[in-house]
Amino acid sequence: MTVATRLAGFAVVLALVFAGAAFAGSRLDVHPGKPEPKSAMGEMVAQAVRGLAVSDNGLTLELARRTAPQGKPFALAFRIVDGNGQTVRDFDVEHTKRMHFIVVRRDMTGFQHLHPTENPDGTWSLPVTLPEAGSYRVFADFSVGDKPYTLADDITVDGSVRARALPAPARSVDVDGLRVSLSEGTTTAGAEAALAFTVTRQGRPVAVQDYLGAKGHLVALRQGDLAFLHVHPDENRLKFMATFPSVGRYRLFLQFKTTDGRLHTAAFTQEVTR
Ligand SMILES: [Cu+2]
Repeated sequence: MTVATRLAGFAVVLALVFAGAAFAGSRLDVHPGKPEPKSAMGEMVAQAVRGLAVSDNGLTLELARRTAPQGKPFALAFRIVDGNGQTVRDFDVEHTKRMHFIVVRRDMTGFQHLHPTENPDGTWSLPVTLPEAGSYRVFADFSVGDKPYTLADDITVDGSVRARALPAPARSVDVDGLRVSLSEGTTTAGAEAALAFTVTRQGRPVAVQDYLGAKGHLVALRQGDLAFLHVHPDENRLKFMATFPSVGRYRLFLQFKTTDGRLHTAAFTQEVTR
């Protein structure tokens, strides 16, 4: 290849990049009209991890912005687009919601589980406050045509970052005056594990009410790449089934509601062995 043809090729690539950027820039505009056809993907593919990519199986997460101010509420907006750039609108209800949105800093602090509002144009929006500087992983967790998706991207908050080390594994965590204990939970890589939790206050059991159609909600993230594990809740107790794909440390974010209506989040570090 001569220098001239290489340069020409480079120019074509640049033109494509710019065209793509201009296209992407216009894609958050209003898209009126018909709902998308149902996804043809009927097969259920067992996926141990999700949340590593902005695009998966034909669907893409498009954030309106990837930077945020520190400590001030800002409007986070996004949409899910298909391979033709069309806004996806036909989401399934999962855990009582059509869209779940998880925000966590890369060091797995600052966890937030949010439910954005669906706008008439198919975009989703929500007010978010990121109290500390750093790089945050955001996950859009949803299902289309009975196929689960977790698409992820990063949002950066400028400023000096004070990253924190992952806490050591522990069987009990104190939160909001409650003690949350992991009563079952032997985890080996590649095998399905049961994670059961109990909640007590001063040694006495505390009742929990339903939250998102089950006794609790659990998000499990892998240290390093923040891979998002799919977790099946038990409707009747604080118990979950999860398959940890590899050895290493994971952070478990357990959320539950006490009968006074307060939502609590207890985070555990889980060591997964061979
Ligand atoms: Cu949710």
